[in-house]
Amino acid sequence: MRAAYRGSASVLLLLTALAGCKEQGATQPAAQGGGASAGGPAGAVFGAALSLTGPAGAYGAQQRAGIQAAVDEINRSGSLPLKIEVRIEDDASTKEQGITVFQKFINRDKVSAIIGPTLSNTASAADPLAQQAQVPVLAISNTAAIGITDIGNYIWRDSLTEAQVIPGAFRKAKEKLGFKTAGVLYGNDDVFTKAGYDVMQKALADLGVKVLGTQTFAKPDRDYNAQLTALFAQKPDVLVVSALADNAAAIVAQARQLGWTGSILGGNGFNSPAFIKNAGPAAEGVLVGTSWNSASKAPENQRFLDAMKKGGANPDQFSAQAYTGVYVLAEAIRAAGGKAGREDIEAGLAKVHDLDTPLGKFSFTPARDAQHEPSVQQVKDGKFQVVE
Ligand code: 1QQ
Repeated sequence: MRAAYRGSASVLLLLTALAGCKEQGATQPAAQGGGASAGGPAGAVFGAALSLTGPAGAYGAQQRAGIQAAVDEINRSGSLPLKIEVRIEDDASTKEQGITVFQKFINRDKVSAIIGPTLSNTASAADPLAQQAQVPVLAISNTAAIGITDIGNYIWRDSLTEAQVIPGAFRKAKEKLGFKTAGVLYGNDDVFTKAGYDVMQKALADLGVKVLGTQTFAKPDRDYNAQLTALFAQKPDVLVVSALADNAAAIVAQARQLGWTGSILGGNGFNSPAFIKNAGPAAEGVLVGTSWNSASKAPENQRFLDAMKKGGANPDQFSAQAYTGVYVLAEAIRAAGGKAGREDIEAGLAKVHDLDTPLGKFSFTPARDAQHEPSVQQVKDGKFQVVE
């Protein structure tokens, strides 16, 4: 981080187990003793719309832990002239609840900016409300290339898109595994899984990989045997899957049950410890592009890893992006001269450049998308390991 944030590592000793806040859907002050609540010091109030329940629940819990760790560090460091408060609400992984939460943040809580929502699917419905109300949104996990930041100038993200991650990851996978043909399975009822499929299809074509078959599923599906059997009958070299973590785990487990011994390539939905936990040994060898290099020795990443451990949370890409998001907003406040109104944050975000974060040196592109180095990881011995 910049100098203003240095030296706060020692305060991690004081980190309390804020990750233990359990009341889903309730307003949860993310930092003890800080924030802009009545009687407290003047502060910046942000809303975070996270999927704490529903098909994306595994991501939301991790995001909450990352946000809380960053808020606590920043407030204790005294690096800003005000305290940050993040109010966390459950978007339930749906468009409808996402809209409800955004309305509450915009009209009732009058937040300075909104973090989230977890899914691109939800963002496609909720972000236009914030754009209309001129409330800055910082997405921390939306990876659909199209239909997020192009909603308007108040929408930003610190999450790399699938288009920024998948082509490089598949190239590395091809060099390592040497495949020539693929079978593809993707969710066709979700903005992210569909967008991921589009990127995968193009990346495979660009690499000269022939797609022998393509199958689809929907989020509520639990049995993928028909689709997998049809794909395997074509005898592809690799299986390529665009799915959220829940579906991904079941797909990979069922593929192995059907006797599939070939490699499996995933998209961003796989980047969760919940995928590995739920897929069990079937997850071994799965390869996926990611925006977070878990093995980075950079001090910002080491501090993030320590903070997560002390908070009793398992660090992953989603918590790293969430933690980074709070630091990006703090940097926007600093760049706006310590002010935290909606227009201050909007102007400050435009000035964030080369910020040292757990994701690497972070900047925004002119289109308000994230810009930093991606990585590739593979499941080995029940854990994601960075592929060099
Ligand atoms: C999106 C995603 C999901 C996999 C993560 C939350 O990338 O919806 O854009």
